[in-house]
Amino acid sequence: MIVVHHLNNSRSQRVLWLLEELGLEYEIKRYQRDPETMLAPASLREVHPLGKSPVITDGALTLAESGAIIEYLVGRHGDGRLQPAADSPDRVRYTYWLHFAEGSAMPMLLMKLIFGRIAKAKMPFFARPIAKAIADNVTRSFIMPRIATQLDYMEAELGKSAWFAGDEFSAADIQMSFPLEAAAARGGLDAGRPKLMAFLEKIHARPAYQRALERGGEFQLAS
Ligand SMILES: N[C@@H](CCC(=O)N[C@@H](CS)C(=O)NCC(=O)O)C(=O)O
Repeated sequence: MIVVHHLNNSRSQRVLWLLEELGLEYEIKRYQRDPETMLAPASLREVHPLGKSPVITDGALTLAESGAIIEYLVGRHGDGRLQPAADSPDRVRYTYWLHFAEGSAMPMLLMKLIFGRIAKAKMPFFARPIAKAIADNVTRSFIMPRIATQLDYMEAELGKSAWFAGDEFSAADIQMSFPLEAAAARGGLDAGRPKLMAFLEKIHARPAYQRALERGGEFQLAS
């Protein structure tokens, strides 16, 4: 039996969604973020040394890292579904977006989150204006322009085909959902990029996405 170690409001929601798309049976083991630090509980480190979500177990296998989990589930349990054929040109696009989501998009969105929290962190009162000025400057001059460039690129790519890896929905779209949800929450993604907004609307309407939300519970990304 596949077990998903699921942290509230996290990337493991993608794994639940993938399992629902594939119609596989699975169990959820739940973990709650610390409401103040937003970190995962220490108990997740008992499953995997890094203590991050998602982690799955499948028999003797314990696997972390969303991209690896998605590749494993699609490869082992997908029966050829949700990925372009190995010899098709779309397969390379599929691999690209599967990696882009965590390798390029999420680091910028995580920086946006962290720099946005610097000014709210505990510190001597006199340091706060300086910390805020530095954080605001990095956000304005470094982070937001890079997020905007990436969003423009993704918007243009979605002008070429209905989904990220071609005209068929694939697991790359599931992997790309998280950075796009995060960009809508805190990265300036709005109606100015209609293709990306339409992508979010389309995925939200999928019955498997909705079933995964029902099973996973709370899913609201930090702004
Ligand atoms: N690149 C990893 C990132 C894993 C990750 O950072 N997960 C977050 C949840 S979205 C987490 O566990 N945060 C809690 C913590 O760092 O304690 C993946 O895609 O699986």
